[in-house]
Order: sequence, then C-alpha cells, then structure tokens
Amino acid sequence: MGSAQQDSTLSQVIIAFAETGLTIDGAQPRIRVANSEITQNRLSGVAIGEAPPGSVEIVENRIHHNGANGISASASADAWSGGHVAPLIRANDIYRNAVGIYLEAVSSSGSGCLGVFCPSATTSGDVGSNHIHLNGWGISTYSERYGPVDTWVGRLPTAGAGLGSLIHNNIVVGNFGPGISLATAGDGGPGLSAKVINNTLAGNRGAGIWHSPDVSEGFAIQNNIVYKNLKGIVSDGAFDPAKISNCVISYNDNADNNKNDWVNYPATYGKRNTKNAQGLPLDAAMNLSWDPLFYKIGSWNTNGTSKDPNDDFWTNGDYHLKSHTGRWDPANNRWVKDTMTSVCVDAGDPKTPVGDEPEPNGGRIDMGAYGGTAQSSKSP
Ligand SMILES: [Ca+2]
Ligand SMILES: [Ca+2]
Repeated sequence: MGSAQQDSTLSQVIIAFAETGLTIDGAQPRIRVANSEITQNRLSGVAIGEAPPGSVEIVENRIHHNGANGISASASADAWSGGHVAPLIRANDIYRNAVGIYLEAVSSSGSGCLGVFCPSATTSGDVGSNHIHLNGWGISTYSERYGPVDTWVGRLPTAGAGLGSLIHNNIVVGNFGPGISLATAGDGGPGLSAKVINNTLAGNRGAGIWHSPDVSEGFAIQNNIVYKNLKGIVSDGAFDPAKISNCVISYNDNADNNKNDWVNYPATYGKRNTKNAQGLPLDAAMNLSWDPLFYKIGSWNTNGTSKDPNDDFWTNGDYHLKSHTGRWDPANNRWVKDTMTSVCVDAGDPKTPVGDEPEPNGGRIDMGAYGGTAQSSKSP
C-alpha cells in the first residue's frame, strides 16, 4: 500500500472476499484505516506485521464474518533482528470472526537464535473502546519466548518476546469462547505484561478473562466488570497475583454469585472480608462481588435449536451503569436518571485518572468500559 514516503489513508471502503482483506507491513510512515467495512475474507480481515509505534491506526471500522482473525498484529524475532508492532485499534465494531482481535509476539530459538543473540519481539498495541461480540474468542494474545540457551562467545543472549499491550474500555460480550485470553509459551520466562483496564466482559461462553500464570512486571487487571460469563477470571495454573484489583466479578456461572468467579487464585480472592464506603463487601484487593446494574445486559437466543449452540446468537444490550444522578442513553442521545446507582460508579482504582468523566464524577474513575470516558455514569 502507498509509497514509501507518504501517509496512506483508507476511508469508507469495502474490503471483502479476499484471502486476507488487508495486509499492512510497516514500510510506510503511517497508515490509517477508518470507517470502512472489512468482511467475508477467507483468512483475517486486517493483518498487521512489524511497524514502528504510532504508524498503524485501525479506527471505527466494521470488521465481521472473516474466517480467521478480525484484526491481527504480530511481531517476531529471529537470530539477527527483532520486531515490534504497536498498532492503535480503536472504536471498531468486530463480530462473527473466529477471533475478534489477535496479538502475538514470538521470539524463536533453535533454528532462529541458536543461543547466539536473540533480540526481542514486542507487541504493544493500544486496543481501546472496541465492541467485540459473537466471535469465537473475543481478544486473544500470545507471547512465545525461548532461551537464554547458552552464552556462546560470551554474548549475553537476550531472547525474549513481550506482550505489553494496553487493552482498555472495550465491550467484549456474547462471544462463543473467552472474552479475553492472555497466553504465553516457551522456556524463556514470563513475557506477559499486558494491562487489561476498564473493560466490560459479559455473557461470554468461556472465561471473562483467561491468562497464563507466568506474567511479568507491568501485568495488571483493573477496573473491569466481569459478569455472567461461563467463568470469571481464570489463571491456567496456581497464581500469585499482583495488581488484580478493583474489579466486579460476579455471577459467572450464570446463576449463583461467588461460584467460578476466581479459578486458580488464592482463596483470599473473592472472599468478602472488608467493606467499601457504601457498606458493600470487598475482598482484600478491592474486588466486589455484586450485580453491576447495567442498564440492559445482552442475552443469548437459542435460535429455536436448544441442542445446537452453533447457531445461537447474542442480542446486544446497553452496558452504561445505572445512576440516580445521570446515565447516558445512547438510543435517545440524552442523560436519564435511574432509581438505583451501580456499585461500579466511583469504584475503580483511586490511582487511575478520572479522564473525561463528566461532573459530578466523584473524583474517582468508574469500573467498566465507560469508566474514564465522557459517557461514564454520574456520581450520587
Ligand atoms: Ca441453537
Ligand atoms: Ca466516577
């Protein structure tokens, strides 16, 4: 696409029925894909290869019914070179793909590095304010790293692959598998430093958030609402958590609160041993087990065939939080008042800035996808 020296913009185009809808591989200074429809490609809708930070923007598109990933971004490292990709993926509507958004960073040894010098591969995308629904999996990340293998000729191998993406303010609902999956593999030590902040995960038929236990510094799960998924937050093995806080995790077996909310976490998680200012029970990391009071949660429909889940569909809801003092009603473009206020209002991490929250905002960010935005619910 484009010349080697100029920005490229694709706007209001339709990309359909290709192998891969759009392949972006970082020669251009900057590529922006906006307000377009990317659909029914046999493999991925958009496949992003290595590119300098700030050079790829995928904004406000409809990306649906692609055979593999709606959007993928992949960095890899071999013996002599490391790759980096850091796309901005913002405000897209992504549905009916095998995986909504897939991010990976892979550093190989063996035939790649041979233990000589393995540079690192990093994927550090900014994935924000997307609506991701009815995919096989919602957002999936994968980091694979090997080595250090040896110190041949005295060089220090630095094999590594890091997944440091920021995943924030997304609505990830009604997917057939997990909402967000964060996986690592290889023997090179932890590579997962993703930050999962202020997302709303509901009605997914896998875990709300699934992650490998081998995480590194920077990993954080904060201010999310994880409600009525098959399971809540799942670690793939025994996990000594850090920075998992200020989330609502509730009703993740679709019936009984507190069941399947935390899997492979220490028993202190979800144990209600303290209270917040409203008198509601919290665990030691300020996580709440309570109904988040969405204005309207979406719902699954069996499509008349209760024995066949493959043709089921999800009817979208409205995940703005109820508030006595003001909730944004996008259907009518106005603020309305409810008879109740969600416990998620002003319940995010006090260290997270309130951002664009309108007054009164309590001086504290809300949980969920609208926390920190101009559509956050108003404080009591
Ligand atoms: Ca069905
Ligand atoms: Ca607030």
